Amino acid sequence: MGLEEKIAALKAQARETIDRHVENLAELNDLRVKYLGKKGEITSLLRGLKELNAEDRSRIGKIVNDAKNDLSEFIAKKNDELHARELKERLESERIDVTLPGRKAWQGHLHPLTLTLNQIKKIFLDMGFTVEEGPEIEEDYFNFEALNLPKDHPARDMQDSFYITDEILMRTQTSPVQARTMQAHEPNSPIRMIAPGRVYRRDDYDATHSPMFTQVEGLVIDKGIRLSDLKGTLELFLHQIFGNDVGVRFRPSFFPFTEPSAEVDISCVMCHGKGCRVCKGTGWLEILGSGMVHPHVLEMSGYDSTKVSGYAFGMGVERIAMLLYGIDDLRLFYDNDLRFLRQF
Ligand code: 2NL
Repeated sequence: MGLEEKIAALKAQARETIDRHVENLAELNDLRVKYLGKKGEITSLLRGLKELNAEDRSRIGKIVNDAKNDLSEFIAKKNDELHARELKERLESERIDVTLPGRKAWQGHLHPLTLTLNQIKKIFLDMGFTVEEGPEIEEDYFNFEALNLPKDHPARDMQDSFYITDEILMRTQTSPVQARTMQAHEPNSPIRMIAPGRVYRRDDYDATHSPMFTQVEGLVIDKGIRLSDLKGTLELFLHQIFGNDVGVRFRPSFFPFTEPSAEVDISCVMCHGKGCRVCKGTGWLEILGSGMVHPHVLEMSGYDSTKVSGYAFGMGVERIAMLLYGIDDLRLFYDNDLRFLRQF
């Protein structure tokens, strides 16, 4: 077989193989390499040209070149075809059903303690109270002294504290905000405020204790404020937050910053007063501490106790949230377990 026939046969065989047997782009590429690659069959024919005499070289050279161009074109066309086919197949197999319901983006929400605090704030704001804030790192003077708790007072032991220096500590109550507010006011000018926020006490961490918790304290000062104002306001607050059918009772108690002082109970929200595990069989739950502001506390912050009087109260927000939502472990508020938080 002469060289020209060999070239023609090679070209025909290549076309036929490509036409009949190539299924995908990878196989096509293998064949391209086989014929047109560096060590391909057509390429080696072109290399062999230098063995020929000048006349043959020019004639055969043209034939090989034509074969090469023809095959390149053929492969390019096949390449386009396969591309189009593979694209079509992918579009078929990866078809998306746009009528399927979408996946909802998960949206966060307020923490149960914030929800409870917001409810408490709303009730007092509606009664004309202001909401005041102050520092969590506090001076011993505002946290204790201004509240009738001098340095060696035994009641300080009930609030074992985190001291930073001898004079600076993490506040153990939000009352320092009230003392600061009184001192920022013109002496004897009326005050009707609540002070919500975090407070810190050295304590164990278990189902009912935490070294950090949230408190709301309230303070009302004006001419002629009486115990009946305290009773009426706190009763109204408790009825709004726990419902109008909840029972409220006041029990005498002691706080160094109020005189007289009263503990406020509500009838047990779990058993409605019958007696259960939550109320330890008593039918009542302790919910607030309160009292008439001690004259000495008024005087220390520049108020004249013969001209004005006031009442104050304090409550733990965790305890209220636990009763509102039926939660039996305080730690759930701080663990940040989404299985818990997503329920609110
Ligand atoms: C409780 C009891 C209470 C106060 C807080 C207060 C503040 C000033 C003056 C007088 Cl500036 N009193 N606060 C009064 C009575 C009770 O809290 O059980 N808290 C969780």
